[in-house]
Amino acid sequence: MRIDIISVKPELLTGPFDHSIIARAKEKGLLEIYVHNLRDYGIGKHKVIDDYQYGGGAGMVMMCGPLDDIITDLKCERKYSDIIYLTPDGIQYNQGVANHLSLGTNIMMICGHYKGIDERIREMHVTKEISIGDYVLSGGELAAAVMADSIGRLLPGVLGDETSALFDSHQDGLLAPPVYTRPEDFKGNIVPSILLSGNNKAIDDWRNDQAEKRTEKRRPDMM
Ligand code: 6GU
Repeated sequence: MRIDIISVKPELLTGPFDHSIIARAKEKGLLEIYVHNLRDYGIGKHKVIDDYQYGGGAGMVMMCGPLDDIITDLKCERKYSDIIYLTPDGIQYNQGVANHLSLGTNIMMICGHYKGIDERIREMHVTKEISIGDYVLSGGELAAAVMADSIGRLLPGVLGDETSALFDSHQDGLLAPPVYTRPEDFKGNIVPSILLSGNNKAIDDWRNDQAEKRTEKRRPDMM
């Protein structure tokens, strides 16, 4: 999979993809992530990319020209399964959307800033508008990092059996059960004895039961 991210603050995206699982996915050639600086497509000597909004009101709007130019350039080079605009007024991101997007080959993400992008770019180019939650970020970059990470780890071959995404919270519609490692007794707090029993069937049943209890308690909306 290839992910192209369009940003006015590309510095925000230099770190997140160079560590851990996503870095390994890139090394294995399973994932490519390119961050493009919209400023390179800015207008005039000052590389302007935003302007006042029609109708008045505080805050600038990202202009059509630079965005249309960079999106068109990228579209000329390959076909995109989705062109996503990251915005707090988009549909809510979740594991189901991540699963769906992970089946694509090329994805473009546009990070919003200021008051957002001119509505005509949304109408002309954008296929999905996504928010990562009901709160406001200063820009779409951190949301793009969240999405690229959650999509990247789902690509075939990225996770090994032992870390399989199938057992993650949300993947089977439940939160994950509690986990423990050594020591067996930590400051008087002991590991549930069933996990030491060696009875795999009983352990599976216990984990499933714990996952259901936890989900019921914390996320009744998921039940
Ligand atoms: Cl995708 N962008 C911004 N700016 N804020 C957000 C968001 C996205 N999702 C939740 N809050």
